[in-house]
Amino acid sequence: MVDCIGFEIDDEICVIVMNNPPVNALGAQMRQELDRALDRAEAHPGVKAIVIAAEGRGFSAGADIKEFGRPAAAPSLPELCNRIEACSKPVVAAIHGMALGGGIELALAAHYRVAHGTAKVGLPEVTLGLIPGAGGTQRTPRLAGAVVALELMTDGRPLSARRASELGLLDYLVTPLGQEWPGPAQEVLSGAVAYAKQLVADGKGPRPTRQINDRMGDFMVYHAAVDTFREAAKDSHSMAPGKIADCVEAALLLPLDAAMQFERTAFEDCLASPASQGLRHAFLAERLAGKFGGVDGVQPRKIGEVGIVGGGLMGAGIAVACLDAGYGVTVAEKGVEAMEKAEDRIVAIYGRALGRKKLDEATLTDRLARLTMCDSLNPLAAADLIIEAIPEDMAAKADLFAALGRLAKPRTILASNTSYLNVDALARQSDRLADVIGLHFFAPAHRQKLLEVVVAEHTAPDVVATALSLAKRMGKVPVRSGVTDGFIGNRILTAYRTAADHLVEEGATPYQVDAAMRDFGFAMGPYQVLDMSGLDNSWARRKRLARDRDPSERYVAIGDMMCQAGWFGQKTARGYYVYSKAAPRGAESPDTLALIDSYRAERNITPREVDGKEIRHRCLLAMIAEGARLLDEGIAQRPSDIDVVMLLGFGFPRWRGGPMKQADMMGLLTLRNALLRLVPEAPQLWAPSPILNELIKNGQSFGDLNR
Ligand code: 3H9
Repeated sequence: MVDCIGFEIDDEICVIVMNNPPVNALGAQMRQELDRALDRAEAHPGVKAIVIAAEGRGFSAGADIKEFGRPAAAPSLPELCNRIEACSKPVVAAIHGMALGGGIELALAAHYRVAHGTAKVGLPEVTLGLIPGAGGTQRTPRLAGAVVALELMTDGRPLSARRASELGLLDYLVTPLGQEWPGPAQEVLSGAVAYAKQLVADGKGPRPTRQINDRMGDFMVYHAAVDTFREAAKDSHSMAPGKIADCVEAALLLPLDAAMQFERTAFEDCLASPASQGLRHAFLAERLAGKFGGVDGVQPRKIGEVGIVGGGLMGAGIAVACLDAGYGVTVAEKGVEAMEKAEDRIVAIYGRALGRKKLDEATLTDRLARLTMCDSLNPLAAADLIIEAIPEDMAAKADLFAALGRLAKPRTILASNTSYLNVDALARQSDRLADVIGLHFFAPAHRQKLLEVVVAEHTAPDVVATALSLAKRMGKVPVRSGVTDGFIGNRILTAYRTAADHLVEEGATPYQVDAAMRDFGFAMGPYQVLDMSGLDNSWARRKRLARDRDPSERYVAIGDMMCQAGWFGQKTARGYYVYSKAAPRGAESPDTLALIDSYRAERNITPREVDGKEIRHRCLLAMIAEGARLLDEGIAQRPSDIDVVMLLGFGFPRWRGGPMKQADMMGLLTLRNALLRLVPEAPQLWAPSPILNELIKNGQSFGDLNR
C-alpha cells in the first residue's frame, strides 16, 4: 500500500502532507497515517509546531464517501479531529484548493488556519443528506457564530477564502502569485511554515477551538437563529437541515464533549436515512456515468470549430453551451430570416445571463466574437464537429446527414441531437459510419447538465472519447446509451406515461396522477409536462411507431383523441389543463374530463377508485421495469446511469436516488412479486425482465452492477 502521508521536519516545524489522490479523501488509511504522524511529531523533542498541508488539487474533499455504510476503522474522523485539537504543540492547517466537509472540519480542529487566497472552504454534507459529523457543527459556531454556521451548513455551497477569513474561519491568507510554479500547494505551505515559525517565536501555543467562545453571541439571538433554520428545515425531504439546527443549538446548551456525542448520533441517523442513501448514490452515480467502456487510453479527436445545423430552441442552447466551452461556433439555418431569428435567440440567452450578472460585457464580447451565423450548410465544411439540431423528422434528418457526409472534411464528427430517432440509420445516410454519434442535449441545452451520448453500432472509439471530452469541457454529465427509440430517458418516460394512462383509463383523473407524482417529489406531474412540451410531439411519435405496434398491446387513445380535437397543451391554451389569464399555470379542464368519461363509457369501463399511493407505486414500478429492460438489451451500461438520466434529465427527485436505486431499496424480490401481480393487465409494461430474475437468483442488487 502506498503511503498517504509525507512527513518532514524543517527547522522546528514538522510538516505533515496529505497525499491521497484524487481529492485527499480522509479514508481509513489516511486517518491512521495522520494519527501516527501526529504521534511522531508530538513525541519529537525538536518539533515546536506542526503544519498539516496537502499535495494535489486541494486540501481535502472530506470523509471518504465510499466508506460510508461500512464498519469504520479507528480512528474515526471525529476522533482524529479531537486528537489534533488536543495536540500539545500548535497545529497549523495549510489550505489550498478545496477544503470541504471533513476536510475543513479537520482544519477547524487545528489550532490555526492559513489558506491560499484562491482556496474555497465549505460544509457540503447537507447535499449528501448528512450533517458535518467531525465536530463541524460545534466548532463552526464557536469560530463564526450561529448564523454563519447555520447558513454554511444548510446551504452547502463553498465560500471563498476571503469570505471565510472575514467570517473568522481562517486566520491568515497567502496572496496568490498567479504563476504556474510553484503553485498554490507550495505557496500556502511556505506561508503556513512561516506562520508556524512566527507562532513559535512569539511563544504562542495551541489554541483549541473548543475554548473559543467569543462569537457564540447573545443567547436570545442565538436561539432565534436556530429557530428560524429549524422552521425552514421542515419542508426538507432530508432530515439533515433539521439535525443541523439541533446540533448548533446543542453547541450552546451542552458541554462540548456531550454536544460532540449529540452530533455523532445525529450524523448516524442521517447516514441511515433513505434520503441520504439516495443523495450519496446520486453523487457517486454522476461520477461513474462518465466512465465509458472501451475508450480507456483512446485519444479524442481535436475539436476547435463546431458547426450547428438548426438555430431553434435546442440549436441556440447548444450553440451557447459550445461558445461557453470555448469553441468557435458556426450556426447554419435555412434562409436569412431563420438565421436572424436564431441569432436573436442566442443573443437573448446571453442577454438574460447578463441581466442576472452571470456574465460580464467582456466575456460576452469574447463569446459572440467566436460565433458565425450562416444561411446555408457550406460554411460548415471547415467544422471539426457538426451537431444537427433540426426538428424530429426522420426524412429531413436523413437528407441532412447525406448532405453532411458529402460536405464535411475527413474525420469531422457528425452528431445528431435527436431525442428518439435511429442514429445507426443516420450514420448509414452519411456514408461515414465510424464518425457518427448521437449527442442528446436537454433543454435548455446551455444549462441542463445531462448529455446522453448515443453510441451507434459503428461509432469509432475516438469519436466516443471526443464526446466525453466535449461533455467535460461543457461541464455536462455524459451518460452512454445504445441505439433504441427514445434512448434511456425517453424510453423510461414512455413507460411512466403508459402506466399513468392506464390509471386514467381505469378511473384516476390526470390531476390526481399529477398531484400524486408531485407528492413523490417531481416538480410537475406527467400531464403537466405533456401540456408544457406539447401533446402533438408525443402524438407524432406514437403515429410513427403505430405500424410496428403489437395489436394485442394495451393502448390508451385518450391523448390521441385530445390531439385530434386540436388540444396540444399550453401552446393551444388547452390540453389536460385549460390555460387562461386567470389560470396561467392551468386549471382542471371539464372538457378533458368529459372526453375521458366518454372514452371509458364507449369501452364499458366502470371507473374504479385509484389513490395516490397506487399511482406512485405503479408509475415507479413502470420506470424500474423499463430500466431493467434497458439493461437487458445492453442499451444502458449500468443501473446507476439510468438513475443519472432520470435525476438530471427528467426531474426524478434527487433524494430518492433514481428508479434503480429505489428498486434496490424496495428489494428485488418484492419488486418482482409486485410486477408479476400486474402482468395480466399489460404484459408488455409489467413483465419482469430476465436480469431481475438473475440478480435475485444470485442474491444481488442493481447496485452490484454499478462498476
Ligand atoms: C464528510 O466529510 C462527512 C464528515 O463531516 C463526517 C465524517 C464522520 N470521498 O467530483 P470529481 C472522488 S462527507 C470519496 O469528479 P471535481 C469522486 O468520486 C464528504 N471520493 O472532481 C471522483 O472519483 P473518480 C463531504 C470522492 O474536480 C474523484 O474524486 N464532502 C470524494 O469535479 C473526482 O471527483 C463533499 O461532499 C469524497 N469525499 O470536484 C465533497 N470527493 O475519479 C464531495 C470526490 O473515481 N466532492 N471523490 O470518478 C466534491 O464536491 C468534488 O469531488 C470536488 C472535486 C469539488 C472535491
